[in-house]
Amino acid sequence: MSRNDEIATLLEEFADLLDAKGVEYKPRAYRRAAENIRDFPGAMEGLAAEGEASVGEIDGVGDAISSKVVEYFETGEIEELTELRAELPVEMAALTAVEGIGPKSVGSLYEALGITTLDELEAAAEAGEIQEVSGFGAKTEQNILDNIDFAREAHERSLLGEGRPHGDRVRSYMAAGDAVAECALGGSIRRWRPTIGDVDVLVGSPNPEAVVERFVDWDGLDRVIESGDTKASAYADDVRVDLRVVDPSEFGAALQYFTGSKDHNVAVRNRAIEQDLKVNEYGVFDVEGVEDDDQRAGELVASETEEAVYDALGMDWVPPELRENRGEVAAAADGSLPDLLAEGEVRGDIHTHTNWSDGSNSITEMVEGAADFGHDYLAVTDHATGPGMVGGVGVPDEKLREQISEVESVAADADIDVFTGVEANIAADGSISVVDDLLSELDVVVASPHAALDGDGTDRLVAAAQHPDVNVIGHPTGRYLNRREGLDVDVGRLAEAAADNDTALEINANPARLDLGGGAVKQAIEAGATIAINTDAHSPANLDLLRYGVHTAQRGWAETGDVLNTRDAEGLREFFDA
Ligand code: DGT
Ligand code: CA
Ligand code: CA
Ligand code: ZN
Repeated sequence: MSRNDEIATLLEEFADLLDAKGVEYKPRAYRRAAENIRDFPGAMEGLAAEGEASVGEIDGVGDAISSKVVEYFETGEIEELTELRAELPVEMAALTAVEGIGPKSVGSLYEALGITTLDELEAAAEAGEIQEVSGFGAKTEQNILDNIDFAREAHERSLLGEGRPHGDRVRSYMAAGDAVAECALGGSIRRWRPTIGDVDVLVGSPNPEAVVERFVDWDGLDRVIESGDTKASAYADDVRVDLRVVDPSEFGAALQYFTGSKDHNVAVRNRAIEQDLKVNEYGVFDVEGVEDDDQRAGELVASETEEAVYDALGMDWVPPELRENRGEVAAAADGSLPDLLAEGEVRGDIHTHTNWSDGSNSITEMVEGAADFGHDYLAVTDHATGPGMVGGVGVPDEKLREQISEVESVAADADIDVFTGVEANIAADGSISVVDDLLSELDVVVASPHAALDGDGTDRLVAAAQHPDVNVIGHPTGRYLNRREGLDVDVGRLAEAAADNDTALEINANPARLDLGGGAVKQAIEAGATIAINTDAHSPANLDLLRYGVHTAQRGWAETGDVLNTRDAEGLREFFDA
């Protein structure tokens, strides 16, 4: 976190606590100031050193706030904030992670029931105490009970999309260290799980102290939590980073162990036992007739590389994305692992937005961006009007007709193929929000749910998949990771309907969604569906989110032939026209 972010975060905390106390207007001023400070391109620390008048030149920062900023940089503390925290000792971030609970509710619940933590909130809801508090009812209480587990987990886990850039940076930084023989990411981030508890970094080195020292000195870290002889933990932004150092001779075994998942490792270990072998973080050992239960007891069979570890167990090397105990252990043992889709095989994006709806760029800029990215084609699929499109975001039908000719004229001069399209809304009853004759004019119709994202969505999505003009079901469940679970979907039934009607099911590669997720993708492919991997880009820069979609497809065991947009433009047209 930069020091600007640091002070902005404190001002936001101040605003939350004022809100919780029922103070009016002021919280808004603090939030606005926090936002402007966060966006301020210079260093707040320098400004604070010049005095309150200089800090006050930032938009929205008045006397009261600038004096707190100066106080913080001078003393390391904002006294009023410390007092507020003592008055309201609540775990604000954890409690407000529950959908429908804001800082004001936190304040009321503290006042009435003394609630400070999620556990206390849950106990009070279970005891029926919440509905007795003024301003809360039985419905809110039930809502708390329904959402608390989700909030608990969401509060503790980071999005893969937040963690991955830190992971990539820490790996290249560590790999450049003199003492570092090998460096890899492990754990859930190596498996590309949509959310991660932490970024696991594994280093093989004969000199662990030097490696730990290099790690804790890294300027990409904000705070070191602990460091020992062979381990350290730290935070980069709000993402936890765990370092472990092992001897290079045991690197492969350690990497296999610390990549997980736990369920995969249990299945691997059971397979080893059947062969009188033992596998752990130090290696694969032949333990026939060995009584000693020391971890390294027995005859060492493999440990230096992961390939050797799997090979010693009679298995093919298992790509990390597959290590979720979904049948990969048996498949690796009988040589039937899938021939996974690779990064670089996706040839274009068929769900993108421009400034005709809520995108930031023109059609031309998006097409040029796609060409620069290396795509062979791009489909322009701006939002139609309909449920979930608030604030005039959606393009009305008559305007869409205009856009078709605009896209066609850009296409005429473009270096890549450009498809006309729309992202239509799927209403709660499964109907599509654009008139049929317009739908049939477009090259590609993506249909997605944007509103009423509760309960079972299978019938609704099946109806959309059966619509003769719909080509892709976009972000099928409508989930937002850590924020909203989205629709429940019987993926097998949806996938069969999709396959019967030549409709593809999307993996939305936006790291806030990753929808469908890996498990659902595997089911969908098994039921015969075709998958489309799209970024839902709202700017050219978003096009490179594609890799999150590709690794999600790999988590779903996707092979090249399962993915629609590995086909060339002609192949795509055939699918759309089928
Ligand atoms: P996360 O961080 O919650 O997203 O999930 P992971 O899978 O990265 O888990 P983490 O960071 O606690 O540990 C990394 C890997 O180490 C994990 O995937 C498997 C392995 N591991 C850790 N603790 C255990 C354990 O108690 N038993 C087994 N079998 N494996 C473990
Ligand atoms: Ca982890
Ligand atoms: Ca860990
Ligand atoms: Zn979209």
